[in-house]
Amino acid sequence: MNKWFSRLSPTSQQLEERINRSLDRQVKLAVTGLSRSGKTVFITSLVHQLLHGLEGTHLPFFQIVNSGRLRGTKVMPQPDMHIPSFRYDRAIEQLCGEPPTWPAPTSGISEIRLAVRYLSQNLLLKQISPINTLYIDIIDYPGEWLLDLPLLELTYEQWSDQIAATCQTEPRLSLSTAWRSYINEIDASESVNEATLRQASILYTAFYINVKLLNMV
Ligand SMILES: Nc1nc2c(ncn2[C@@H]2O[C@H](COP(=O)(O)OP(=O)(O)O)[C@@H](O)[C@H]2O)c(=O)[nH]1
Ligand SMILES: [Mg+2]
Repeated sequence: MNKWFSRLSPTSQQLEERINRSLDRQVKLAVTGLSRSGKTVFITSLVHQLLHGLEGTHLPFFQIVNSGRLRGTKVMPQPDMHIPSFRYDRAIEQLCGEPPTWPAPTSGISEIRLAVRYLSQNLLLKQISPINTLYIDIIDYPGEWLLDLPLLELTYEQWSDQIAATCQTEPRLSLSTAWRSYINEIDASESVNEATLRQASILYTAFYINVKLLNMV
């Protein structure tokens, strides 16, 4: 009977653990911007400041730090295992190297989870659980993917028509010459040839990069 009873009713330690878990907070922070806009450097710097929050006063606007309630921060296994990890270790090694270098460019999405342990300020919560954990999931999100979001509303045919229409006028007319003349030569009734498709894709990518470069100047 006692055995059953103990399985059904949590011990005070289990109860405390459950309360603690329910009091924990979680924040997801997506950092986005086009390639080379500084996402990796910014995230590395933010993670570094949070990990070393106890050593200095570099985060004056972070209440937990400036009120002296921070108890420590550490990197934890991330919750979304299908997303590659943000390599803070690699980036900081490069930034702090001799000589220092900028982190190697990255192109895909990545994520890092930090657990920030802090003293509760709320008088009631302080009695139940003096130390809480704030989980911060920081996601390095390529801005180029956001630019593609309007595609969700288009079929492939509609998107192709739009691209073809934009290539009727300059500067895209000239920039797309190589790509357009290549695909005009492809016989669509023939069976699919991977090499032909790859070449079309390479030419389209080159055209697209040139359009982007032109928009930057
Ligand atoms: N001066 C300066 N340059 C930066 C800073 N952050 C990024 N950069 C430059 O911008 C480049 C791209 O930064 P990165 O974080 O890799 O961009 P991402 O592609 O958005 O991840 C770096 O290699 C640096 O040359 C910064 O805080 N100061
Ligand atoms: Mg990057």
